[in-house]
Formats: sequence, C-alpha cells, structure tokens
Amino acid sequence: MATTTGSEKQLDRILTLELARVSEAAAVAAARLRGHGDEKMADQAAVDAMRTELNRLPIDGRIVIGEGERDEAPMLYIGEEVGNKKGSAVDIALDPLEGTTICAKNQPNSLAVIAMAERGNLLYAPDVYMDKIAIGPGYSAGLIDIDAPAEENLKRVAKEKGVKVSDLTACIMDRPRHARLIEEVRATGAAIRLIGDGDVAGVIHTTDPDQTGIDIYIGIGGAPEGVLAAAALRCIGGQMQGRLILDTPEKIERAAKMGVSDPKKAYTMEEMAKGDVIFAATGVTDGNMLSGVRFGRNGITTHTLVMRSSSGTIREIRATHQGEHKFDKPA
Ligand code: VTB
Repeated sequence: MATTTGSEKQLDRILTLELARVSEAAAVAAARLRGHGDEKMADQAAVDAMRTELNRLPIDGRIVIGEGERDEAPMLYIGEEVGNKKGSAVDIALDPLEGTTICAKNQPNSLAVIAMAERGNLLYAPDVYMDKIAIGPGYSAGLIDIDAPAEENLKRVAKEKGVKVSDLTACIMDRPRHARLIEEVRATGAAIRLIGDGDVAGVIHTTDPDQTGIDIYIGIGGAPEGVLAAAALRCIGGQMQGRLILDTPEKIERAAKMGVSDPKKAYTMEEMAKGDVIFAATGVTDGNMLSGVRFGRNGITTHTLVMRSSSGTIREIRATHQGEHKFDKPA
C-alpha cells in the first residue's frame, strides 16, 4: 500500500503521464547506442533528450538528484532549474541512463528514470555512496533494519513470507566492498543475485519477487540511486532504509551544506521521498520488469512504469511512437 507522508498537497496529476514522455525520450536516445561500448555517449544522448523534454513541462522545477554537482556536470546538474516556469514548484530526481555500463554492453535492466515531488520533499543529498536495504510490499512495518545483521533481516523476511531462508534471493551489487556481506548472506543459505550495475532496478525488483525472483536488496550503491529507488517504492509500496556514507570530513561538510545535519542518520523511505511523489522508468535494455526499446517497422516501442504515491496507481505504458517524430532523428 502506498503511503502519504510529508505535505499532503498533491501534485497536478497530469504530470504523472507527462513524466512518461520524459523517461521515454531518454530511453529511446540511449537505446540507439546500446551495445556500442561507449557509456559516455549513451549517457549524453539520454541526458540531452531528457533535458529537452523536461524543459517542455509546465513546472518550476529544480533538480535535486541529477547528473552530478554543478562543476562536474554541464547538464541536469544538482540545482539546475528546469521546466517552463509556468507551473508549481517541484523538486526532481533523475537518472537519464541508470546503468550506463549495462547499456554500453547491452545487458539487462538499464533504465531511464525520473521522480518528482513538491519542493523540499526529496532528500537533497550529495553524490556519495549510500548503504541500502529494501523489501517489497506486504510485510509488516519495521520488519527490516539496516543496522541488523543480514542474517537477521533474512530470517524475518523468510518468516513473514512463510518460506525458509534458503528459499530467498538477495540482490547485491557485485563489488569488492560487498565481499563480507556476500559471505554472510551465503552462510544463511539464501541465494544471491549479483548485479553489475543498476541498483534502482535491483530495489524495484523486490516489489515483485514472483516475476523477478528477488526478495530483498542489500548493500552499498549510489545515494542518488537510493533516493530514486525510495521514490519508486513510495509509489508501489515496500520498505527501504538508507544511510549516506559520509566517511571523510569533506563529505560531511558537503552534505551539511545540503542540509544533512546528522551524518550517521538512517533514512526511511518516507524520509527520502515525502508527500505526493510521482515516478517514471522506461526500459532501455530488456529487463526483468520492463522490456527495452524496440526500433520496429511500425515505429519505436517503449515500455514504461508510471506511478503516483498519493493514489497508489501503477501504470504500465507500452507506447508505439510512429511516423515523423522527434525520436526518428538519430542521436
Ligand atoms: C549504483 C548503480 C549504478 O553506480 O548505485 C552504482 O545503480 C554505485 O557505484 O548503475 P559504483 O559503481 O562505484 O559501485 C552505478 O553502478 C553506475 O552509475
């Protein structure tokens, strides 16, 4: 069940469907460069397309999670203003190409992702790492605890799901920093799905274990991806906790400037994405939940998930973009 926290004011619901246009455009642009081995080029194409579409929206938008901090990202940087300024003040989290390496290799689960909430309702976080844990809907509140050992969390999930721990699958990013975590999880008998990149998809996959085979996401990934994943779970339902990894005085200071007063705080999903949140993700490459873009005889097809937390509506949009269309121009 979706929950509403933070400001009760709702976003103009028409924006929900508008977000699909934005993620579709980015996905199509990136998809033209699938498997070309050039991560930067694919990312740049997605950024350009997403920015163009975003600037058409009737919003007074501010990017809070973007391509990086201003000095390192020329477009869609944190703090950039987007939209035609004619609508409500909103904050935006985006990743025009989540899983650049996946796309460059044409492997599963790269996405174009965007979330929007009222101004001030998305965690304004620096581009650092975040420790994360997430499960899908249907479990009792407070079941998982980011500070508990993996074994404990797995036991609690297995008990409520009515299965053995060895029947569960945990999604973990394949990184040397997770060596101990992977050992701990394996020692419980649970299976692990190691992913190379793309932990926004990894978290979203916990919401439909029957389809994706994933029950729980655990481990350290990017903080921006953490906020995006929290926004998605706010809409679908589920539980997530995240803790920024602020392990140097410089990072603590950067975070403090963005309003993070307690560098050790574990954020709940509701604290990372408050109020009415809308979210869209379009598949770039084929994935466990979303198909990738197809360039067909009759047009370009895209597969998008669009969701809104206040209503709990989850829409899957399979769109065919035909004829003389902006997408037809090669990137
Ligand atoms: C992730 C993942 C991204 O970066 O959060 C991650 O979702 C974490 O950083 O797709 P490292 O790659 O340094 O582990 C990506 O893998 C790439 O942006």
